[in-house]
Amino acid sequence: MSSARTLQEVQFDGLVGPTHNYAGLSPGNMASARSAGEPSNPRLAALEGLRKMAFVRRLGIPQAVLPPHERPSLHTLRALGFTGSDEETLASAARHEGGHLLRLASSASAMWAANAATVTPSTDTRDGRCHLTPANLTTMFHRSIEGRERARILRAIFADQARFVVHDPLPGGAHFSDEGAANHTRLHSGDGENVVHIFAWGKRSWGAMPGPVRHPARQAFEASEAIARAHQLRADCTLFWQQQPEGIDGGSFHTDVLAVGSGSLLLAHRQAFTDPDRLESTLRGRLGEGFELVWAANDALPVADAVAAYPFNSQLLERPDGTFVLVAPLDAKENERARAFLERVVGSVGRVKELHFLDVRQSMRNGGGPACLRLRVPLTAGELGSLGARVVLTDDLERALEDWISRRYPDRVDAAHLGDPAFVRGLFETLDELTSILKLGSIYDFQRGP
Ligand code: SUG
Repeated sequence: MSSARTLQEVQFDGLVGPTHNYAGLSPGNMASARSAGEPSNPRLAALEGLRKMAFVRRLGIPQAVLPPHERPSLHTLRALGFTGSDEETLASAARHEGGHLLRLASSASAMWAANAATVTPSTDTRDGRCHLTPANLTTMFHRSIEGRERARILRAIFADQARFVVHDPLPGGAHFSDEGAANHTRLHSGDGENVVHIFAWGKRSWGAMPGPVRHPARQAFEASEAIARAHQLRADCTLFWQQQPEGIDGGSFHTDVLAVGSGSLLLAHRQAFTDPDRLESTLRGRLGEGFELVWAANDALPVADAVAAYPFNSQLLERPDGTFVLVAPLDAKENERARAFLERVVGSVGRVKELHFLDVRQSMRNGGGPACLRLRVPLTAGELGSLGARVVLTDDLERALEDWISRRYPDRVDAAHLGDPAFVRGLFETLDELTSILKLGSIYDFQRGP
């Protein structure tokens, strides 16, 4: 296997879409339930996200963007039997059951790019290409409609088929339910020679396993296995591990709520994975001396605090000089136990040199911290140079996006807006302008016609 040093990890953040709202659509995600019905501010949410991207880029780390999806999804509403012109389709969906289906079809949930796909870098695959599988997100209906559009968007960006394979989302509905990179962590030994892909899963579709009792497990073991197979990963690079059911019941609906890893460093809560001591010895055995693991125990950092303040949903970023930076949500600064954990990491792991807290509260209120907002894509310089759109952030692109958001985004969205045809026409014009800024071509249904 070639050295991991030939790769640079590019952060692909999801741009928050103009329908960002709090609809309480995700059972088991505490923040989503708590915020249901609160007013949202899409403009502020998108600017918070863009400021985070700009901050990361200024650390010397390559940063790119993924566009929002077309919402409300008229394609989904029509597939559910609403008919007629766009106006009629929206109006009848708005009238149906208090607008619930319209809210499901309008969520800006594509912003959480950690759920966009699972990515395997070209250094780790048998065919030497970088593989991406868009997540099917079948556990939550409002997210299950993302996969089809995501495949189209990823194919526009990772267009060079000699370098990239963008698979279809997995078939099979709940049997192969897949939530993308939020349950996947790639680690490597200090010298980069040994690589471990941890695929964490919460349920098995075939074969009984003790699972969570209060909240749904979202990632199926069978889905993780299928992705490793399709990505042509060698068996000695993979490690399938169960999420701790108590952690899921405590609000860790994705692994990245209680764990984050990068390079040869893993930070995790003791309730992130089953049998944490055996996980540690397995990783030490495979990654050797340089591997470091920092656990948080429940008495120092109860799961309830970790879920409320998201210290593990930080971005653990490697700078060009090999040192690490933690980019944490502001909420973790304000929670004494969460902050103490992050400060312990900086104090005890020599290569973690900086800790920054950023405000991404609009996203946090729906259960998405800094790490949820980004997909990590390790690329070689050649692969980075081959991307098929203008998605890598530069000063110019940053300015163009800030101007576009400030001019175009509403500062408030509620249920009445979503059924208003004039408002929706404005949203589509907003997205149409974005595809020109990002040179993406016609990725949206409304641009492609029937
Ligand atoms: O899938 N929230 C998302 C949050 C995803 C966070 N991502 C990671 N942990 N990687 C979810 O539960 C809430 C939408 C609403 O309730 O309006 C929502 O979809």
